[in-house]
Amino acid sequence: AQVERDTEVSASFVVVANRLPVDRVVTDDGSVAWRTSPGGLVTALEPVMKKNEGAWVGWHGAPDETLDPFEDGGITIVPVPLSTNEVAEYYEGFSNATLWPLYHDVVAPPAFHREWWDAYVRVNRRFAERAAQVSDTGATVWVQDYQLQLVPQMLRELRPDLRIGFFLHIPFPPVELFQQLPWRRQISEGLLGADLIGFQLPGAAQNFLRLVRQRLSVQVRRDRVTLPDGHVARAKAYPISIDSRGFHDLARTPEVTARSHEIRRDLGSPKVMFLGVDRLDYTKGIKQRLRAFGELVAEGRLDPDEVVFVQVATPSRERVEEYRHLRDEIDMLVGRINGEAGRIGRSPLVYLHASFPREEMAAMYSAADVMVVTPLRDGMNLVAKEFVACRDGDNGALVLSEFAGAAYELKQAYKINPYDINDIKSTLELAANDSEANKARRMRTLRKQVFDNDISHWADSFLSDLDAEVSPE
Ligand code: GDG
Repeated sequence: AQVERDTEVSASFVVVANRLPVDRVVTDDGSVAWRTSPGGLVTALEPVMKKNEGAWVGWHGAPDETLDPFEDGGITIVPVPLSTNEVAEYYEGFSNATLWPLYHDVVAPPAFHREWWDAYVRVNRRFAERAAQVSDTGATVWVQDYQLQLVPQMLRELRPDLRIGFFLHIPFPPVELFQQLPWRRQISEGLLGADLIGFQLPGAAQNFLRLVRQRLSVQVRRDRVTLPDGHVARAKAYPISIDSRGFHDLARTPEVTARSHEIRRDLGSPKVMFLGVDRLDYTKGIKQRLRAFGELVAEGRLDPDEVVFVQVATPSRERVEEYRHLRDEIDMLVGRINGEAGRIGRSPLVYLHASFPREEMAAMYSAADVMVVTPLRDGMNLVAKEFVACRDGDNGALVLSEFAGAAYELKQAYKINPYDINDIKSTLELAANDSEANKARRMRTLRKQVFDNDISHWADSFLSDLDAEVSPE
């Protein structure tokens, strides 16, 4: 395979992700500008990007539009075009209605459509080709997430000189579920094109290793897979984290502190404020958590004059059928709970279907007493870590699902099984009423964990392991 190198862009460190790290905004004078999107990944990679003339290859978010590369804050932005049809088939279809539910324990039924797969292959090839064009000889390329699992192999074929890393942000399912996928062989081989395949948890890396050992003619020794052509891919866990210090400092600014007090006042200065923050997604266990809270109030175990539950559900994937349906179900559940337990001037549940600036998120995290994170399955869950980082001292309680990747590290949280409503109920009650000493003991350990293992620790461990893998031929 031959690839024509780009004459303008040649980077020695390249990130390939479905979305670019910048969003287009229209400024007050009507001109168009790009603003760095507030993601942990961008923050983590910024130093590496700047040091290495980094480039970021990704879609800019608008269909049917082709843009030239440009500079933004020391990073070369390389936009990849997608047609309206590709957004529907590759992104909303194969990525979000096939892979997403399949990789999250099939908590919703995955849809298998051959046209979606064809679009996935076509778009992955486009990303691989663009990355091949802009990478300098011997460059390091880091491919992100489930939308681009074929890129490592495609890229290796085009550019055997590159060092290729891949990180999966969502769970990797057990073989028994993964084998439903009609294109299971292509996906596993696609990933094996990388030199290092990162997962959130050791269990996910083991699921992958078990899969390739059983189903492909490869040799697996510990965490290394050797392909028939001699290429070695390593599979290992790198639990992702957040910019812990950044969140902590943001929560301590006078504006955010003042806003946090204001939030509690506006809520009627409750004794206990529960908080949930999620993309509106069926994997997050929002219904289970609201049902548990509603029952506690109905049974008089929580007093609606003393407690309030704030649930933020950020709009997400609204063109995918399953998500529209979920929104209706949650609307109904919220209405029922408030209808039954509300009084004039007071509703036990405050439901916000909206997205907020980072400052407002930090104010909510610091205002809350009990953070409620109940996913049915989650790769990591950054919200749990953000809440811990925003604490002002060892106060507050984190209720955390055993099925979130974060539970693997945040062992001192109040753990729940999200499939067991009684367990959620008794744990919410415990977290709300536990002694300050007990809460402080747990929170101290959680904070240490989150501050010792932040997002730069994550990026550094992955990249130094990738660097240590045998030099490409
Ligand atoms: C995937 C995996 C893994 C949410 N609403 C607003 C807002 N957020 C921010 C949160 C947090 C992020 O979005 C959500 O991250 P999560 O980790 O909780 O969940 P996913 O979106 O499903 O992320 C997950 C993650 O990738 C990283 O690898 O942990 O398991 O599913 O940072 O704060 N931010 C702002 N306004 C909002 O309204 N500004």
